[in-house]
Formats: sequence, C-alpha cells, structure tokens
Amino acid sequence: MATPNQAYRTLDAAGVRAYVANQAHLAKRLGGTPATWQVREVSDGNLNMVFLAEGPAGGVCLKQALPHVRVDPSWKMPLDRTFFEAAYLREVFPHVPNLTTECLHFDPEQFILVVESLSGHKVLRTALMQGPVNPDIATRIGQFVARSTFATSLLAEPFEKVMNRRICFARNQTLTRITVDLILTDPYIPHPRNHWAEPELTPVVNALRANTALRARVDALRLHFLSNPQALLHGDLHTGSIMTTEDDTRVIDGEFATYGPIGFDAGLFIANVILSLFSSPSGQNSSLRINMINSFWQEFEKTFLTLWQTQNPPQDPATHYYSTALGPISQTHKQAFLNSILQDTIGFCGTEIIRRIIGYAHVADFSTLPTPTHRATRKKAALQFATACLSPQTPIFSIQDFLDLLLKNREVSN
Ligand code: SR1
Ligand code: MG
Repeated sequence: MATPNQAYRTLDAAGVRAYVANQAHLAKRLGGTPATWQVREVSDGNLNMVFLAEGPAGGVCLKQALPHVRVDPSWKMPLDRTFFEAAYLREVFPHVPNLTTECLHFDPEQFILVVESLSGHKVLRTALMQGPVNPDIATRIGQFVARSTFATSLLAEPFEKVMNRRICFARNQTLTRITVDLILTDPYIPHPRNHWAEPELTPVVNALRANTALRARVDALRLHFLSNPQALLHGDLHTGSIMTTEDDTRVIDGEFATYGPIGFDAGLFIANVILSLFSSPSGQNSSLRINMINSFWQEFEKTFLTLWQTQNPPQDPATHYYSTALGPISQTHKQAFLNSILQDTIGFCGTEIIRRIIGYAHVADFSTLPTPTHRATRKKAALQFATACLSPQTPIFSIQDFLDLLLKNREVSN
C-alpha cells in the first residue's frame, strides 16, 4: 500500500477535474458540468497536494499524497499518510461532526482523500497574523480535543475496540518518525535539518543543548509520547491545521494520527497560540491569546470530565474506571488524571515552541515583525519561556500558574 503502484499518478488541476467527474457522488455535489467547474491548487502544508474543485451546487477539497515531502522532493516518503488521515476522520467525525470534515471519498490506489470544501474559511494561523479573531475558536478546539480523545480512549470503550484501533494507527510509522525526530529529537542535537536565521539565537540554542535537566525532560517526553497510548491523537494540531470563520471552526489534516498522550494535542495547540503571542507586533493582542489558551483548557477539562461523569459505561465492568459509585474518591482520581494531562501539555508545548524556532519546520507568524532584531528578541523570549516549560524547577500546578509564567516572559520581551 505504501509504495507507488503502476496505477498511481500525481494529479494536476486537469487531472482533478477528470477524477471528480468520474466519481458520480462527488460530481453530484458540484453540480453543473465538469467544464464549468473551478479547480485550483491550494497546497499550503509541507507534505501533500491540495486542490479545491467548485461547481454551481457546492465544492470538494481533494488531497493527494506525493511520494516525497512536497516542499523537499529529495525527502522520499511512502504514500500511505492519506489512508491514516481518512481513517482518523472516520473514527472521530461521529464525535465531532461540526468541528472537522467528513471523509467523502478515499482512493487507496491514488492515495486521494476528498472532504467537503472549506473555501470560505481561513487558516487560523493566517487569521491570527491578520488581526483579532473570535476567542470562541479556542473553546471549540477545547471541545474537539476533549471529545475526540475521550471517545477513542479506554474510558469510553472496551479495551478490545481500543486495541484494534491502536493496531491500525501503530502502522502510521512514517509520520510518527517525523514527529519523534523533528519535534522531540533534532532540536537538541546538531542536525542538518535544524536552522535559524538570527545569529543572536545561537547562544540560546547552545544553552538549551547544554541543559542536561531539560534534555532529560525531553527524553522522558519522547518515551512518554511513544509508550502512553491514552487516546487517538490528531498528532499535528497546530494553527495551520485549523480552518475557521467567525462562527465555524474545523480541524483538518489528521494524517499524523496515532495513539499517544492526550497532552500532545493540547500542547501543540497551545504552543502555536503562544508563538502567535510572541510574534504579535504590539502587546495589544496578548490578552486575546491568553484568553484563548485559558478558554481552550477550561473547555477541554470541563467537557472531558463531563463525558467521564455522564457517559454510561458499557456493560463490561472492566471499563468502570474511577466509577462514580466510589464517591468523592472517584472525583479525586479523575482530577489527578486531568492534572497529569496538564503536565504533559506543558511539556509538549515547550518542545513544539522550540522546534518551530530552531528545527526543520518553522512558522510564518514571526514574519509580521518589522526587523530581524525584533524577530530575534521575540524568538529568544519564546525560547526562554519554552525552557521554563521544560524545567523541572518551574512550579506549574494549574493553568493559571502557566498563564502567569507566560505573561511574565512576554512582558520581558516587549
Ligand atoms: C516534513 S513534515 C514537517 C512538518 O510539517 C507537518 O505539518 C508537521 O508539523 C511536520 O512536523
Ligand atoms: Mg499538515
């Protein structure tokens, strides 16, 4: 399945038109005749080709895997990532139907995935770079993470179902390798994939790498990521994986889906809001971003706990984890579980910030700052904050402690 077979062809816009025309259920969504459809390439991420096809009745988004990384053709890659994205959507869509897209079609020979078109939506990273956004967007992502992870965890289903799904997603090894290398390994060692433009960052990078306590924490997080299959993760929940309007928010791009610790998804989302905070030209948008992080976490915690309290466990008594029949002690155990997710979230948040500044795949957010000096100052401050997130000495026991620390670091960089 993973290597191109004889039938595989990389599509261009004309190929997309012909492909959609050949799939009756997709052609019907667009309406009209294929000759009247608008087809345009909108590839934006690092890995795949993406097209929008629109007709008089509606549109679809078609994504095709390439046998290499889109932004680096010398980096060869198997094609099966589209399979995992389709499988992820099929698993989580029933639990978050208004917060992601439905898989309309998957082609296992052409490695094509088709979902509904979100042509009226903006990428959240771009929206944040352009100005204020509706803070409810973060609340919706809190819902998304709570619902998608709870539903695929042992708290919601008998272990046999969970383990079968784990077997499936354990095969997503090419993209898991990217995560393990790019987020949790490379930035802490000299590696040709790392880069940064500002020479002022070099002493900060050297200090990071000389910090043995920090490196031990990252080591522990890497092991934790690979050995704690708490729930099915999106696996790449940055602000480029979220499309939004004022009142509608969808999570896209679940190709990195894998079982892992829930704090990984939460940490990546929060880290990318923080990158936006450190790169925002004036301090005026800080409170919006702080509110977003707070709302995200409050909603995540509330929704996850409510699902846990109210969902009738299946008949199997072996799934009654922290049963409410245990009285107050069950609450204590549930809260301890949520607290451990917060600790994971803070750790993975630190690693995501670091890799987006000195690793392979940077973020566009800092390009809104006017000069290289401004960019260096803010990136240094973000790295200092990430270092604190990964320091065993930093006392962070609640989301409020975390936000206080963040504000302190942000103020210093002004
Ligand atoms: C080679 S892929 C680099 C990055 O792009 C994806 O969106 C993931 O974030 C990955 O780490
Ligand atoms: Mg992506």
